[in-house]
Amino acid sequence: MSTFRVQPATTCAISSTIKHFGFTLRFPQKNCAVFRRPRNLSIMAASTDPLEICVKASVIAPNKPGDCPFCQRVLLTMEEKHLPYDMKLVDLSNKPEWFLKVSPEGKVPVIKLEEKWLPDSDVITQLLEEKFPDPPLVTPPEKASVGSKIFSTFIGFLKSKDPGDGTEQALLNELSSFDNYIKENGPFINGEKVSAADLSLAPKLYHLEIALGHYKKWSVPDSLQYVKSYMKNIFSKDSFIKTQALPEDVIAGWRPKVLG
Ligand SMILES: N[C@@H](CCC(=O)N[C@@H](CS)C(=O)NCC(=O)O)C(=O)O
Repeated sequence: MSTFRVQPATTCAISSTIKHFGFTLRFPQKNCAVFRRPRNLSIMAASTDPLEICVKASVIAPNKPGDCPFCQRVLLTMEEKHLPYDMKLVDLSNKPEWFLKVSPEGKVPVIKLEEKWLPDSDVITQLLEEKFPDPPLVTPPEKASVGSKIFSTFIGFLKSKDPGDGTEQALLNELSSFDNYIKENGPFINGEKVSAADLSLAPKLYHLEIALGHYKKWSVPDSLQYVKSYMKNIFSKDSFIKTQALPEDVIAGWRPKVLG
């Protein structure tokens, strides 16, 4: 297991630290490209202590998160909320005792919030939103399930050995309706700003692109231009680049399912 103390990508790496009212505020130095005033003192105070999070470790490179889209979703949420975190990389093929104590089901992500270790990216991202509401990442309920069938149809197609079994068409149908949706409502699911639904979907689309490219020599058709630009747009965000798995990890991670 390795542990990394991480400052969010949007905060300048070189920062000066001011101790104030018993907690620590970090301000970027003057020559920093991005200068931010603390948005809300109580939120800054609450976020001073890095959040402890266990994520899957890379099997390729030391010190890198591995190919878990649910872990990346939580990392992205913390990055977009500018929360510092301590990332504990867990070797899922050889789970250590301490990890099984904090995650009895042996699953990642798990996060420590108010002295309790909590599993499941749905639960974690919701709690992060409640505890750290600024900036808000809430997706309105009527939009929260946009694109939600893409991941399962991608897996169906990836695992399929019969080209005529309809799994490719099922994926294309989901991608087409997402394309139409983004055309009408984009560039993100909730319009101009990224929200929780994008942070859940984007890591899954990243897996789709890499795994289908590698195992099926398949890519999203050019006709689905809004899906393609959505992917390009979100994959180029600093928060995404900082938290993404290596393509080699994604390929290795899906291998057992493909060979299945
Ligand atoms: N519903 C969970 C799914 C988490 C999950 O399935 N994580 C996988 C890694 S991507 C895991 O920990 N698997 C246990 C293992 O591989 O032993 C969530 O959203 O957090």
